[in-house]
This record gives sequence, structure tokens and C-alpha cells, in this order.
Amino acid sequence: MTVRVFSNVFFVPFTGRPDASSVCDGDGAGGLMATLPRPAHSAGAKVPAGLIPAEPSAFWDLSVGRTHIEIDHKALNAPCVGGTVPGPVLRWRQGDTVEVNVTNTLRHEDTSIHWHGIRLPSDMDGVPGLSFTGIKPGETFTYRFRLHQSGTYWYHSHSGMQEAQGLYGAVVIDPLHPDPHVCERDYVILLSEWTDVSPMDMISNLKMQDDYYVFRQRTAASFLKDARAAGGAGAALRDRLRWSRMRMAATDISDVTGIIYTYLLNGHAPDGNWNGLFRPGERVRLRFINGSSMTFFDIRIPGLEMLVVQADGNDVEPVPVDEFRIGVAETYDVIVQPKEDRAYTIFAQSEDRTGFARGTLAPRAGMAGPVPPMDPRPVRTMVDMGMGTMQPGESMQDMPMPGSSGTPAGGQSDHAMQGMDMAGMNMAGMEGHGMGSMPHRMPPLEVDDPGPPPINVENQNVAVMPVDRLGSPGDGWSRMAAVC
Ligand SMILES: [Cu+2]
Repeated sequence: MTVRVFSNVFFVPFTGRPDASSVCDGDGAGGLMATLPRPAHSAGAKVPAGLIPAEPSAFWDLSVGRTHIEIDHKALNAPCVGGTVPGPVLRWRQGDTVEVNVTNTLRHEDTSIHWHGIRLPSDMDGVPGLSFTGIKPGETFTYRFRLHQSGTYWYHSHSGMQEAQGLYGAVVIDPLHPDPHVCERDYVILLSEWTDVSPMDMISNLKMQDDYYVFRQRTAASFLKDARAAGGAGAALRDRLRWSRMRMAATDISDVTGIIYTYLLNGHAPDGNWNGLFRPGERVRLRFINGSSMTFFDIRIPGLEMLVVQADGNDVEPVPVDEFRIGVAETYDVIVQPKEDRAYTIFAQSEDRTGFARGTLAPRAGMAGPVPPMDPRPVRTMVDMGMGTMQPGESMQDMPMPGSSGTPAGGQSDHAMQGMDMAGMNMAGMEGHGMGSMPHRMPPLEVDDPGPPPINVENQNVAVMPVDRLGSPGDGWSRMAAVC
């Protein structure tokens, strides 16, 4: 079996083409395919989470209010659309002028809806204080704009911390031209987080201690393991000292973690097991949306190859993958073709492996596939920090360079200096680091860089030696190498 770990670096633009019962109830049948009536004037149509309305509609009435929702024993008076998390899937059609009335029924808070990734006039963008004044309690604001694009997008509040607490939903825009990727089944898979901790408390905690929610620090007990991995106690100690000098933790992958988050798939906790139905042999399109505030997910469906056909709403040259990573606010459409009469698990583990979201593609409602264990947690290296792995005595030749795909983090390989951007590099600090052994293959320096940006409140650190790691294998690489 070939290992394919997806990175968007491989994507080339293709052609221009084409619930909300929240899941808070843990109803496993939430994603069943059904024939749904077309909403003439969709009032946040009550369509099960993940299902796309049967027909697009240009007119929508949405109501924002707070609703008591409990998921995974975490109760929250959540700000949301239509009383559900996530809000309804809005299905539009390219070329239409859509009209969305958003009524704020919150008592004391403004609200707003921002259309993520949609090209529209600035006063329709829904960012209070920037392009409009927000929607006051009791008011209705009418968004009206023409749709120039198609694809998978999403919407979320841009007021206060409402998005972090549940005010988001999916947007699916049908293309004007025939869609090259029409499938028998079509589901939205919206990933997000759920917690009963106040978002303002989270920010306050993080301001005081940046690894407040990281409960997996390296300790004296893990030093032996580190020493074995680093090739000696001295190397392991030096590594820890470098991290210590930066006042950072190598294990600080996500600022907020599964310690307080439950990861949701279409609003369902892992135990809720969202279901999407298929008949064996059918092609199923899954529109993944990362609607979380903090979490990157690594997604796979054991036993199924995924064909990535769209990224952030843009059709791409199809790429088959076994796993891909989705960052916050990104969308990826994939097509799968389950051939067996069995359940397949959609497994989305958080990048830091402190939890996962999970759902099931199944031929019959209520089925559950095996849930794989999470992969080992990643530990950051100096390469991840853009600082290379150079140690005293090592030569530049040993350092990972741009385009060094296939080199595991922290690994070493023989690379020419080609492609390396030396501009802005502080060479003074490199004495004793083996510059004398720099290979002769190094091309002449081209210094056309204006230099690093100023360090200020907005820009607090700049990588000394930026390294392009888009081609690097993902965190799942070692696992996949092991099983293949
Ligand atoms: Cu956004």
C-alpha cells in the first residue's frame, strides 16, 4: 500500500465548476439521508445535521438566540442559529442574489454573521466595527449579495466570543456549470469544539500562562526516553535547554486541548456517533469544514481512500489520500466510495492527540465501525520552530532544507543549499557551528529581501531561518509507514 499524506502543496487549481438538530441530543441517526421538501423561504430549515437541503434557496430567515444545550455533560447557554449547533446548512446557487434576514433575539448582546470565504461587498461581510455596525438586540439585518463562486464554505458570528460557543454553520453553493463531482450522496462534515468553560476565561488563562491547558509536559521521568531518541543525555539536555530559553514547551501543540474540549462532528460528541448512510458502491461526497476556534484535525476513514476534489471552495486536480490535515476555518471536499456492506469510521483526531471527533458512514442507521486508537502525540522540534537542527559540530549540509520532503522531523539528510533563503539570517551567531564545512554547492546569495518585519504587539517573533515544511510528511507518517 502506498502512503499518501495530504498536503495542500500538491493542489493545482482545476476549472471553475460547480440540522440542524444539533446533535446535542446524541441521536445517532442525525445524518440519515432523506428526501426533504424544498424550503420556499428557508427559515433555518430543520434538516438533520450534515444533510444538505434538497434544493438551493435564495431567501433565508435566520434567528440568533441563546439555547440551553448539553453535549457530553457540558451544558451551555449557547448563542446559535435556530437553536442548534451547528446552525442550518445554507444551500445557495452560484449566480443568485441571496437574501438572508438575520434577527437578533439575544437580550443584551449584538450579533453578526460573517460569510467565511465568500466574495461580497464589504458592507455585507458581517464584521462589526469594520464594515457594518453589528445587529443590535431585537433588530433584523438583511444581508443581500450576489454569489460569484461555488463550493463549500461556512458562516460564523463575528461578535464577541459567540463563534467559540456555537454560532456557526455550513454554506454549500451549487455551481452554475455542471458539477464534475456529483455524487449519489453528499454530506457536510462540520468539525468543531464544545466546552462549558467561558471563552474569556480561556483567553485570560492563556494570557497568564501559554501552556495552561497542556497537561503533557516533558518531565524528569520522560528524560530517559528523550535521551534515547536524541542519541544521548547531552543532546536531550541541550534540546530542553533551548526550549527553556525560548520559554516554550515542545509539547505545546494546541493552546486549548481535549482537557476541556469535546470535539464535535456535525454537533455530535464521539459517543453520539453521527451517521451518514450509503449503499455499497455509491460515491459519497464529504464536505469537511473545520469550524473550530483552535484545533487542527488529522482526518482519515480507515479502509477508504479519499479523493480530495476541492479546497476552500475551489476545485482542485483530484488527489487521492489516506489522511489529511485540516486547519482552523479550512474546508476540503473529498469523495469516497465504500464498497463493502459495513460501517466505516470517520476519524478526526486533534493534532495534539488529546481527543477526537468521530462519525460513521454506514449502510444502515445506528451502525458503528471500529474506532482506532489515537496516534502518538507529536513533540515539536527546532525544525518546527523554523530554527533548524544545527548543533555545535554539525555542518549546514546536515540541515533540512526547503523541499526536503520525506525527511522526518529532526532527521538529517544530504541536501544542497539550493533554494535556501539566507536573506536576513544572522550569520554572526553561527560561529563554531560548522560554517567552515559549508559545501561548495551553495549558490550566490541574492539579498532582495527588505529584512524582517518589526517586532511589535502584532508580530512577536520571526523565524530566524524559515523552513518550508509543506512537503514534509504529516504526524501520521510513522504510523502509516509502520502499517504499510
Ligand atoms: Cu471566518
